[in-house]
Formats: sequence, structure tokens, C-alpha cells
Amino acid sequence: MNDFKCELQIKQDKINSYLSNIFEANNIDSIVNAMKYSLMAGGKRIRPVLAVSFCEALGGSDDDIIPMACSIECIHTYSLIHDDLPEMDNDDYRRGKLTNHKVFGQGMAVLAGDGLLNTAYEIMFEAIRAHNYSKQYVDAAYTIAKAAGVSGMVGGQAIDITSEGKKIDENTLHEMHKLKTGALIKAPCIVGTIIAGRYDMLNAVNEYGDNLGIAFQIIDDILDFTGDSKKLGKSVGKDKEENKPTFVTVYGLDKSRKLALEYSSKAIESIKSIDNNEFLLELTKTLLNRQN
Ligand code: GRG
Repeated sequence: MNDFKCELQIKQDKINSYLSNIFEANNIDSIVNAMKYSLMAGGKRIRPVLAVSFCEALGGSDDDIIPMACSIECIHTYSLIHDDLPEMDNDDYRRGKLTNHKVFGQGMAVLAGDGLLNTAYEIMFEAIRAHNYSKQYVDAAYTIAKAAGVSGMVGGQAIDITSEGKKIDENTLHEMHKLKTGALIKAPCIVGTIIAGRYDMLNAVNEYGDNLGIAFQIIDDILDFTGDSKKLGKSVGKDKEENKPTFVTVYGLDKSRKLALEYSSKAIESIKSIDNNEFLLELTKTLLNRQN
């Protein structure tokens, strides 16, 4: 394993270790089992890894950021569970396993998502209290709440649902993904920066997050078109099946690949001024070339 892979694994292990311990012994088994099933199903942990990486690159420590970082993973996992429901994207597989509602039923899957969303807020408030109500932790929690809500991920999903079967223009496509996927990719970058106390870097990190978010979604669309369902751990060809406008349907495959490279390069450019940026640069390149 090279240095980058080794460091990535260390970060993922710390995140997984925190996540596997968030449920209290006296919690109700039926709902906790459904929440754990999806949370511990083997996600890449990109969002918490981004939070930890920005925090460390800007002088913070991983202990300071892990809870906030993991709260974002809880929100992300809730969104996947709800997104997979029949009335949303109607998927049978996620993270290489049957989707939550296929195993636990739709009612419990809705609750598992709700449970994870609320767990995220419990973790955030605990972190705020543990740090004596510091401005940094309040700012970080606000950033996450805003990114997850109607002016972020949920808003983007609403545009997505209302666009199904329609031809949308390029601006709407970009806006939809900036919110639906981009907001929860950018938030951890901002949160890591805030917890490190580097408010002076927020403009650069905002730009990084916006560009990485779009690049990430373009790759997601390309993988849905060309990817291998075994490697992806979810069904492929869903966008086409559901007649969804994507970067591939709007721009075609070649132009989408070029765009992903362009956005990823812009992201890299915007964090060149961070001294200790080697891991972040490698992570950005890895996300561009990912196969799952
Ligand atoms: C409130 C009922 C209700 C539903 C909300 C908000 C929402 C549904 C869905 C969010 C939209 C969504 C799921 C966007 C997809 C983002 C995306 C590219 C997910 C894949 O992320 P990865 O590749 O996955 O990081 P892993 O499994 O590795 O974590």
C-alpha cells in the first residue's frame, strides 16, 4: 500500500470505529438494526474523510473533527436510504447489499433514515456542548444543517424529482447537482476548515467544494452509464431507465469526461495555496478516477 492509500485507510478506520459506537446499549433493537445495516454497509466515507483531511491540512487534529465528520456520514446514509425507496429512485441494491427497505420494509426504512438524520443532530449538539458552545462548532453545525436542508441536498432532490422525464437546460442541471450532491460534498470541506480555525481559507475551500461536488456527480453519472454494478455495489443504468436528465444525457460521454477533469482541475487549483495539501490533492485525483 502506498502512503496515500495507507493514510486513507487510517482515516476510514477511525471514522468506522466512531460510527460503529454511536448507538447506545438501551436503544430499541428494531430501528437500530435497520440504521446500522446501512450505516455500516461499507460506504467510501468520502464526506467525513474530506472533513478530517481539511482539518488536518489546516492545522487541526482528527480528534477535534471526527464527531462532526461522522454526523455528515449519518446524513448522507439517511439520504441514500430514502433515495432508494420505491417512491424515490426505487433501487434494490446499495453499497453491495439489498437496500434498506428491501430488508426491513418501507416503513422501517423511512424511520431508519429519520433516525440517522436525528442522530446526526445529536452528535453535532454533543460536539458543541463538549467544546463549551464554541463559535467554531456552532458554525460547523450550521454549515451541515444548511447543506442538508432545503437550500442544499433536499432542495436539489426536489428539483430532481420534478425534472424526471423532462428535458432540462444546462443551468438547471448544474444547479440541481450543486445542491443535491455538491452541498454535502462541500460542507465537510468547510467544516474541516472551520474546526481548524482557518476562516481565512473559506473562499478557497468554498471554490474547491463547489468544483469537487460537480466533478463527483459527473463521475457518478458516467459510472451509472458505463460502470460495473458489482464494483459499484448498486444497479447501473437507472438514470436511463427512469428517464432522468444527467450530465451524460445532456453532454454525452466524452464531453462529460472532459468536464469532470476540468472541474477536478479547478478544485485542485483552488487549494494549491494550502501548504500541507499532498493528501488532499491525491484524494481529489482518486475521486476523479474512481470506479465505484
Ligand atoms: C426526505 C424522503 C426524503 C428523501 C430525501 C435528500 C434525498 C432524499 C436524497 C439525496 C440525493 C442523493 C442520494 C444524491 C446522491 C449523491 C451521491 C452521488 C451518492 C453516492 O455517494 P458515494 O459515492 O456513496 O459517496 P457511498 O456509498 O460510498 O457513501
